Amino acid sequence: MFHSLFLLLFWCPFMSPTSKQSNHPSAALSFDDPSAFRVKSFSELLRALGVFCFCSFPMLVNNCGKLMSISRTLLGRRGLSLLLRPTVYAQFVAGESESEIAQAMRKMSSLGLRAMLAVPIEEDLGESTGEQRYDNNMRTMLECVRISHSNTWSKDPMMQLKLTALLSPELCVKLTTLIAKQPYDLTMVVRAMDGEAICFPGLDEHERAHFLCALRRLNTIAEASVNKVRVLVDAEYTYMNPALSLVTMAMMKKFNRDDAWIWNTYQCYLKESKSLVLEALRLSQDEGFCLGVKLVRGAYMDKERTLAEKEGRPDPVHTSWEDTNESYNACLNIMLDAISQTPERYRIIVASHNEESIRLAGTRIAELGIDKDGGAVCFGQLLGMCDHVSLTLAKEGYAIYKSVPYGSVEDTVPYLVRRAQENRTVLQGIRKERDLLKQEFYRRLWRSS
Ligand SMILES: Cc1cc2nc3c(=O)[nH]c(=O)nc-3n(C[C@H](O)[C@H](O)[C@H](O)COP(=O)(O)OP(=O)(O)OC[C@H]3O[C@@H](n4cnc5c(N)ncnc54)[C@H](O)[C@@H]3O)c2cc1C
Ligand SMILES: *[C@@H]1O[C@H](CO)[C@@H](O)[C@H](O)[C@H]1NC(C)=O
Ligand SMILES: CC(=O)N[C@H]1CO[C@H](CO)[C@@H](O)[C@@H]1O
Repeated sequence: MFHSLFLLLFWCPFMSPTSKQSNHPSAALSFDDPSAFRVKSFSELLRALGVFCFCSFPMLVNNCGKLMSISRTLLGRRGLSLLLRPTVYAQFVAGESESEIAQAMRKMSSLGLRAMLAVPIEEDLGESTGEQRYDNNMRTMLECVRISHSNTWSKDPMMQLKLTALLSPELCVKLTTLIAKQPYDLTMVVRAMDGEAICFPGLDEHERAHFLCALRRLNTIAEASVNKVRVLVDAEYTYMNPALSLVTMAMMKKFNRDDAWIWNTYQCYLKESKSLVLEALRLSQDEGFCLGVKLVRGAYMDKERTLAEKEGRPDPVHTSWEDTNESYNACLNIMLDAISQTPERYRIIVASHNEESIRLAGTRIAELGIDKDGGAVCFGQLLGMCDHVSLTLAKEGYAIYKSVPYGSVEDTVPYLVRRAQENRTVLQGIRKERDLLKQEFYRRLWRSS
């Protein structure tokens, strides 16, 4: 057993360390310290190495979705679950029961990291389920609010929310086309959240009823979380994001009078990301609400591109990684400037694993004199990814959240597929993490022999 694990580790492609020797001053953030992994148990080290090793075979990763469905056919649901549970699932997902989640949160807290719970229930077109299912999802989200602030040690808790768990993707697409022609008034959406029977132009009777139900569900979640847990709404596909933003902005208008309890997400791989961020800033000033921004590069690149090509539209995603990088850093600077001027009105979470962007944020925070742990700026990474970056940030005194997804194996498969497919540079980051893991692994072998 051990023998084969060793073989696997040494057989890994890309053996050469990718981490360049750091040439930045010691005051700046350096992420090259394998001691970040001292806190991991031996089996955790092995599991992380195994999973990252798997992720460094492009052939496996690119066909990951297919492999999953083949395995499901061959092994059945239970078999697939048995295969994934101790490996990929254990690496990227906290678990299913409340005690598993609490254990993961406690462990994180002991390392100086904060947990941001995420329920990865989501729907895409053609997967729509009835009102009943959406109501069940709402109860799951309310549970998530409760768990997020149930522990006295969870400081300034946050959670993620996928709107397509509460609002049908078909309606999101319809709304997206409608508001492109004739934008809806935010006040009207807020009134609908308050229970008024608003008649939205362009929607038929059935769509209107569903929209009103969805808005009331969102209102319930927001009311349960305000003053307790910050709710970060996820960005999804471009063919529904405008609808998601409309609803999120209405929630902000209603609940963010004095502080940012509801946040929106901006995906910088989109060509329009910078103008979306500027527009959000303008809207928050005009409407007088506080703006919370989750800044990400974006997780749906392959599908966005395939779809645009199929429909003969221009690609909404930047042509190269370098352009996405420029866009990310530009949006980051815009937000940090706004924060340095009025720190009580704006908040940002730098949700990235990219060391360069994180270092840039650290430098700008210092230059602009923004309080490291004042609440206006924090960082975010995914559970199981780039722990060396997260632990370094925590050690340097920044507020750092790990996004902690939980749920059944079945519910988390799409999320797991996206994690494995995380492109190029993330994999380089992972390669570095893997090299650091290896160093720690060897250190322990030496010590024990
Ligand atoms: C706390 C948290 C919350 C998140 N929430 C969301 C969310 O709501 N919605 C969402 O979509 N994602 C979300 N993500 C996922 C996030 O988008 C991915 O983790 C992210 O894309 C990886 O980028 P990076 O900055 O960590 O890494 P990097 O390694 O710097 O960049 C990789 C990213 O660059 C982009 N990219 C890669 N190649 C190209 C190319 N050829 N051309 C153009 N762009 C390219 C892609 O976006 C790719 O994911 C979240 C992540 C975190 C940590
Ligand atoms: C990323 O963007 C920043 C500034 O926007 C730039 O300085 C840096 O060189 C870019 N990194 C890469 C690898 O292109
Ligand atoms: C795992 C991986 O690297 N997947 C894809 C990342 O993006 C490049 C092109 O941008 C593809 O060639 C890879 O297959």
